Amino acid sequence: MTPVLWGRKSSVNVQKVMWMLAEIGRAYERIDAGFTYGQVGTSTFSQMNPNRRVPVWQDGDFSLWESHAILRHLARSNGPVGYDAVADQWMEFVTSTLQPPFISVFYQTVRLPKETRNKDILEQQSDILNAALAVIESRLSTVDWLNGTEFSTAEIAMGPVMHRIFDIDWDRKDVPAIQRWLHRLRDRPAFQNCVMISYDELRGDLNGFTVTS
Ligand SMILES: N[C@@H](CCC(=O)N[C@@H](CS)C(=O)NCC(=O)O)C(=O)O
Repeated sequence: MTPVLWGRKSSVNVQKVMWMLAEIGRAYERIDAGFTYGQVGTSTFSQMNPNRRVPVWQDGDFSLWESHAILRHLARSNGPVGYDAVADQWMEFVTSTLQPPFISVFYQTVRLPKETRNKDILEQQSDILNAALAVIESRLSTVDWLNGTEFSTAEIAMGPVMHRIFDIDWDRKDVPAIQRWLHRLRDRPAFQNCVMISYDELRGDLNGFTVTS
């Protein structure tokens, strides 16, 4: 049976899994879910993920949620993307330190309609996001890849988030080493196909604000 990836492709967390699957050449079917696509409220979905979030990876009777857990699972069973303790450390850093202020800045610049945005929150969260970028900048000033040796699951966890961090309009400090690293990711066809795609459906100014998370 063909495995199924549940989740809309405008989600950075779904994009991480789409990109991983493209890099390892694994065939799968994707079903739109979350945001205006629904599905996450059904009992079938909540049996797979009681947290009612995307992505969910369904392979026969086995299902798994949390994007980074899915990346680790796919890295263990398929070879071409590196995965080790240092990659793991940077994946945790994405979850704990990079992604939370990114989500706030993304809301204050893209997802909320202009009239409901809050300058103070944007400024405060931008400082926190710039501090997280400084940690990554220092790492990528000395190595080409986050785990120090090769393209790995750490790139896959961080790349889609970083693509948006550079795509949106906010007061980002200059981070040339990250920029060089991101250019290398943007040269990869799988990144272009899975990550460098439109997220216009999330723009509060174009579509109004739809509460998801
Ligand atoms: N830590 C989770 C976060 C999952 C998450 O919050 N997903 C968002 C999309 S990025 C979601 O499902 N939002 C609700 C929706 O789209 O309906 C992961 O990495 O998988």
